[in-house]
Amino acid sequence: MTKTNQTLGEFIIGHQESFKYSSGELSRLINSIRLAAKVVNHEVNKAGLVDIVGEVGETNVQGEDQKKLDVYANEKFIQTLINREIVCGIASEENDNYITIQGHNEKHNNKYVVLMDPLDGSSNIDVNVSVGTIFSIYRRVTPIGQPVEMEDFLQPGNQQVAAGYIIYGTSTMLVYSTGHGVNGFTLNPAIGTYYLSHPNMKIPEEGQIYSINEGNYVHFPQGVKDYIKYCQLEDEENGKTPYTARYIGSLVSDFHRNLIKGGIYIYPKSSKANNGKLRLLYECNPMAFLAEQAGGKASNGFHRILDIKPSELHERVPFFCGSTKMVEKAEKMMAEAER
Ligand code: P6P
Repeated sequence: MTKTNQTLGEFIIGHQESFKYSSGELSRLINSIRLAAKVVNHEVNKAGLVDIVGEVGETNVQGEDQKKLDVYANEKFIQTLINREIVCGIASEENDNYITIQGHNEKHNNKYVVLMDPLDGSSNIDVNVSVGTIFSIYRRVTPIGQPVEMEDFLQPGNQQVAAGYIIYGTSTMLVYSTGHGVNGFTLNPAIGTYYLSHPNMKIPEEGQIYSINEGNYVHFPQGVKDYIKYCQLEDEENGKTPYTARYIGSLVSDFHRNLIKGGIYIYPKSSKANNGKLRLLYECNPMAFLAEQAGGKASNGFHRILDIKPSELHERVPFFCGSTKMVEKAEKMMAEAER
């Protein structure tokens, strides 16, 4: 993967054709996400130094303690998106209901809706482990007026026009796709510019890394247990060596490593959580979009994630995502266990 010194701005200008029919609005939307990410990155990077870490004393719709950075990131992304007058609605993990945005023209005819997890993996903030922002972008379906939940927000993932994440790790990266492949941009914090460091990212078809919280093993369905055993199998005759277990507890970080090295991330259903933990609209759909754009696969163990018709804003689905052959092997074992 050749690194380049092309900036994100130059890349977007050079790829206007991939934003066709958007008259530049989608590129402006990506740019607003880029700007908000720089602001959030600045706070995440000094989280240990100022009184912004720790719990704000409220809980979000998931019933999880909201860490101050969660709230801060949510406010920054929402504020930036509203200011740019490009979206007509926003849904966030941190908000029970979606937000509608009244444009200056009062017609609410801004073209896009954004769904996001403003700071995923936030339980890692206090222990200095990388976290991320995940976003998913759709063109609105209703022609004008305030966006409507069913038509505009509860669209299947195969209708996304763009999706991506920002990973606040050893370096800060923006990784996104508009349906024409996946590209990664690394922030130079000294000058606040993103550079195209990972052009045309492709996930290896096969990998040696599996990412799952094995602490829940006893609660997993039999097919998942069978697949974990397969990952650990030593079978010299068939050239199978045990895979490597890597699980950070931060979806964006586990996904990003597996995207580069090959691997599978699994958050299955269990006897403790009948639909798993991850949310379809602003975690699984955007990551599935990226996985497929990079040549990988994403399913709920049986069906393609992007074809699932959402029924509610914060619904959860089981999630198997990564190298195509690994996801297909897991699906096969899930099906065999169901027989
Ligand atoms: P568990 C973070 O809360 C998250 O949504 C993902 O980023 C992460 O992969 C998963 O949950 C971790 O969940 O139950 O293994 O701690």
